[in-house]
Formats: sequence, C-alpha cells, structure tokens
Amino acid sequence: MKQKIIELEGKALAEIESLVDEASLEQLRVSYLGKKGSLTSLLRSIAEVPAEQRPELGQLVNKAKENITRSFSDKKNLLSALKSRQGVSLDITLPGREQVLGTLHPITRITGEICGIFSRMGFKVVTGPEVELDYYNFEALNIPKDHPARDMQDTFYVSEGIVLRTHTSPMQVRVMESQPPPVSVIAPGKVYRRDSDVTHTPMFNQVEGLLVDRDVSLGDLKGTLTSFVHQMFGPDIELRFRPSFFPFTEPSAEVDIRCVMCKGRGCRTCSHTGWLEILGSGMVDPAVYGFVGYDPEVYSGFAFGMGVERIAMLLYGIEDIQMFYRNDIRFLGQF
Ligand code: 2NL
Repeated sequence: MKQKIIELEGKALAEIESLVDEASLEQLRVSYLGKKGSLTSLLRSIAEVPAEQRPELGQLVNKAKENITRSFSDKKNLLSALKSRQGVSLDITLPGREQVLGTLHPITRITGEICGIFSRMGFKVVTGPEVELDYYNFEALNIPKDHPARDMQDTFYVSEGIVLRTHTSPMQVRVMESQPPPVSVIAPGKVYRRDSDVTHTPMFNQVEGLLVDRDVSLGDLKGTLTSFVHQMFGPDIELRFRPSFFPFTEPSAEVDIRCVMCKGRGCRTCSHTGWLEILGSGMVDPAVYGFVGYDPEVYSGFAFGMGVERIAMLLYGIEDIQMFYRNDIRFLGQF
C-alpha cells in the first residue's frame, strides 16, 4: 500500500511535468483527482486496511494529494502565462527607447552665469523670502509712503504690512542688519510686480548686488560693473553710464550697452537710440544706512540691480518675455 502511494505520486508529478498544453493537463488532473481518479480511489481504499495502519497511510496519501494538487495548479499557471505571451515577439534588433535629458531653464542658466561672474569677484550669493515685510521691501530702502512704486498697481499686497517682494533688495537690507561692514553680496531670485505685456510678466527674476566698506567710490562701481558687462556680453561691447534716479541710491546711474541687434544703427529693440539699458545702479543713499545701523560717515558702498529675463532676451535675441513661461519644451530645449 505504502509503496503504491509513493509510486502513484511519483508518476503523477512526472506526467504533469511533461505536459505542454492546458487541455491534456485538465484530462490528467481528472484521471488522478476526479471522482473516479486513481488517487481518489486509493484514498477510498484506506478504509479497507487494518485500523492500526490507517493513520500512517492516511497521512501519506493526503500528503501525496496535496503535492499533486499544487503541482497541477502551478503547471496550469505556467501554461496560461506562456499562452498570454503568444504573438508577442521580441525584436532585439529594434533601437532602444531614447532617454531624453532635461536642460536648464534659460533663466536658470543666465542667473547662474551672472552669479558666477560676481562670485569670482568675491561677492557672496544670498537668498531669502519672496513674501516680505513692507519694512524691508520699501521702508528701509528709503521708499517713502507716498512714492509711486508703492502704488497698488505695482505691488501685490498679501496683507497689511506684507507684500510679494518687488525686488531682491530686501535681502540685502537683511544682510546689512545682521552684520557690520564689509559686505559684498548678490541676491538672485524671483520678484513680483503687477505688470503683464510682451516685456513684462507678473513674476520675473532679478539679481541685485551690494558692496559696502570704507572708501568705496563711484570708481569702484564703474570698474566692477564694466568688468561684469564685458564678461557677460563680450570684451568688445561698448557701454555707458547714464545719470538716473532711485530712492535708495545717490548718485544713481543706469548702464546701457550698444544695441546687440543693430550695433547702434538704430532699430525697434533699442527704440532707435542705438543703446540698450541693462542695469540700474548707484551709491547707497546714506538714509539706507540709518535703517541698518551703519555709520555713513565711516562707510560707503554701491548697489545695482538687473532683470534676468531682459538680459536673457538680449543675449538670445528673444522678443517675447512670455516665451520663458509658456513651458514649450521645443523653445526651452534650445539653450
Ligand atoms: C534696476 C535697478 C537697483 C539697487 C537696485 C539697492 C539695494 C540696497 C541699497 C541700495 Cl540694499 N540699492 N539696489 C540700487 C540701484 C538700482 O536696481 O533697474 N533693477 C532691475
């Protein structure tokens, strides 16, 4: 009896192993485990053996049934998995799928280039909050309460006394407040103004710079910014410093470069002046030092600010600022 069980189990497992189609597998299953199956009748015949042998034989035949049942179901799964793959052929000569690499956003690239130039001159890069106190954005920069730049038309107000920063200068005020001179920092980042047309977006990027120490002169401002412009636009670019006004600098100057489009002959981009304004600058107004506790009798400094989108548009010859923010990968992938 024992021998019979072992032989039947071995035979069943070998036959299951050798089968390759689902129909004959089912046939085989019935021939072992069906009502009239050979294992089923073996199980029944246990009733006829002497009672003292029954437990041992019963255990053995149950174990055999378990193994055979599991083997059938494993084989069934395997055959059905193979069947579902039929018709799917693998062509190993096909080229692989291309892994498309991302690129830096042009604004990120230019911001990095600007910061790189000033970093190599010794300026430290600092960043800070875009939601800013009115105090840091306006008050401490000597922008009086009735100044037009404060108008609701230009500034996004978050709540009483809190704005979206309109420039990155507040970061420089925070730096001056937290440490004595000398300071030389540049502050890159997003700024916000209520403005939107082909040359303005409500959010744009700025890089501002500040240097304060003993004996800093307008000559230092001119030398530093001339070096920057030459590194950014090439050593042959012509530039000029033109008197201007900002509430936080005195005197103030804007920097123009020879029009990169028409080389100075006059075109639409330069409004037929032959010049393009690329940054604003000036000697820090002594009133600003009053807010941060610097002694204007001992220290002087210069500051400057530029719009990154504007510089990128001039460098790459892009006419519509909105192109940077439409997320068209064909445009953004060119730089
Ligand atoms: C522009 C002009 C400018 C500054 C920014 C500044 C910052 C401090 C003190 C004094 Cl903390 N000035 N920044 C000065 C002059 C011009 O930006 O056209 N920006 C796009």
